[in-house]
Amino acid sequence: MRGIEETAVPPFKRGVLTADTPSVAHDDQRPLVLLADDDGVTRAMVGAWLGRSGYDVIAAKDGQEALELAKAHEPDLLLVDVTMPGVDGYEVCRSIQDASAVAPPVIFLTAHTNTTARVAGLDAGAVDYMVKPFEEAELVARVRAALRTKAVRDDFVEKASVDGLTGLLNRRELDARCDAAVALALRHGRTLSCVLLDLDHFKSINDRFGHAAGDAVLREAARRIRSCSRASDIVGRYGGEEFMLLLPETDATAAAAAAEKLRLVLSGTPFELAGIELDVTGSVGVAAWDEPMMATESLVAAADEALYQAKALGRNRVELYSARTSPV
Ligand code: GH3
Ligand code: MG
Ligand code: MG
Repeated sequence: MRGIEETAVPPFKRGVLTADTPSVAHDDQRPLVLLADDDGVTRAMVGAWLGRSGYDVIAAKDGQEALELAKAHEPDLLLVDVTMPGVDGYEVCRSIQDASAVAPPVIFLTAHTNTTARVAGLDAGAVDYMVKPFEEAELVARVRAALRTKAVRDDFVEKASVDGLTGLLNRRELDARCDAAVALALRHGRTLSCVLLDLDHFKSINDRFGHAAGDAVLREAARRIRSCSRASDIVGRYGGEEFMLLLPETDATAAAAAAEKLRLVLSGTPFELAGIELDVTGSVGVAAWDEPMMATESLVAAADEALYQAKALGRNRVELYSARTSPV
């Protein structure tokens, strides 16, 4: 176990760090616990308990360091001493909760035995409270319990933002990401483009081969779309057979090129459906966010207008929104 006083933040995403294995990179399979206590003996003891129970541990000697390490390493759980110099445990807990809607659980460690202190801890957002001196088995069991609850929560959070059929972001999440992307582009004066892709004559695939086949086509289309987009692109299922991509730091010309790649990734190779080869195409509308005051809705509406043009001009093509020819 080591704190920031002995090392700068390690180059790997999450560092680890038990007394026995001071230089081993954190294994993403193992939960990472951030332990904050100004008492070195408690840090060493609890760190050793957690280490031999299969957890990776990073330790902080005060609240400020705990917040820095939490930001850098995204721990799965925090064990936080209430009384620390400077930023105390309550403040650490509140900052962690404020920083994210899905913050990691916090368990307080404290010498305070009175009810008021326990209530204050739980009201600050902690999930649990351990009074010193604690025993290894109970502390580890409480960590396990908090992580079980977190796993269930994380699963729900993921399901709430992902489309069940394709695994892409769902409409609700796309709307939220779209607002955030526009706000970011506005704040930093960066470019941003929106691409809408709608599969052509998709209804006839359902009609000819059945709904299950239609579903398989949607899954394969989603896989191809994801495969030819960048990690930083925001890719989702906008509706039935319509997909949306938000391309940060991408201007109209680059977005049109990306859209053409998307068109080709669908039409270039036939889809295989239970031994049948099926030609699938999509029409694509592209709009670049180019006006400081352009609202999220206008960006999507402009891409939709361009998509409508692509359909009207014969399908299986890309159209770039132009304010001069197609006022939204
Ligand atoms: P266009 O080229 O004009 O876009 O024609 P289209 O047939 O693709 O468009 P239309 O809007 O007429 O039909 C879309 C169809 O997509 C109708 C709907 O039943 C189907 N659909 C929507 N969601 C799903 C789904 O989750 N699974 C399946 N199999 N079909 C879906
Ligand atoms: Mg369609
Ligand atoms: Mg459609």
